Amino acid sequence: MGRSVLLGIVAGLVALVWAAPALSQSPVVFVDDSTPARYNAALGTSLDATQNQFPCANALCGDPIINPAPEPDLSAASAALGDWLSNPPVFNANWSGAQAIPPSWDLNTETAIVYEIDAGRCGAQSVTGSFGVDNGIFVWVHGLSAFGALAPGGAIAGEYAVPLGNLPPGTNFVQILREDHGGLTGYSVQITGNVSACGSDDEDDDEDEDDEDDDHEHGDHEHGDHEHGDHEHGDHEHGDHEHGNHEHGDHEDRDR
Ligand SMILES: [Ca+2]
Ligand SMILES: [Ca+2]
Ligand SMILES: [Ca+2]
Repeated sequence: MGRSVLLGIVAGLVALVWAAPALSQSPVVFVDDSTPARYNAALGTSLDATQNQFPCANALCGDPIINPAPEPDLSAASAALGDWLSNPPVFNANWSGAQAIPPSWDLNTETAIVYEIDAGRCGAQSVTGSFGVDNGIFVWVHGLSAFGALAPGGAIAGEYAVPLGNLPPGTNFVQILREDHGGLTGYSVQITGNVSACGSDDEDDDEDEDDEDDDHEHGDHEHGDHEHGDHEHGDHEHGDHEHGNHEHGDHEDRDR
């Protein structure tokens, strides 16, 4: 009976250890309003009136709500932007180094941002972007369109909550284009996700298993007259095992 209880406890502990990696997932803020990023303010109004996603200046030809807004054609701004949507991005001379992103910018113009996110050794899960903008925003992950929307004035934090999926381990790029067509400009951002210690846990598990093997071996060596080397630790709790009957083969049956 005592052994059954002990095995039950051991099984419970093993279950807890196996469950631990999932429980250890923790939310991480990858980007907020103070996160340095590369910035490009050289687009001017080159995209204005090229398509519905870029209304002409000062709302003279409309102040629409478009949500979701399709991925725009940025060819009219290609000289200013360069190959910023490739993976990894290519940054021409219009791009800054990592710097604080201004929350407002020249009226009617578009501006572009590239955030670099380190998703760690195991990647990030359930990544979410929370954006507020005046007027519009377009979001790419590794150059793949993830979201777009525009609306009349007002940049409210959390205005748009955008699922961005999972990010692979290491460096990831999130590209953003901010749109304006008059009045005021404004912007706020938060990108969050879950990071788990999956890789390191796996390695730890392996090491633990090795350690346990070593322990068994050491234990056997301490009782050198055992002819059956596979006694488990539990034997030692039964006092009669310590007195000379190790050579009886039926111990193995009971051990297993
Ligand atoms: Ca514009
Ligand atoms: Ca808005
Ligand atoms: Ca505006």
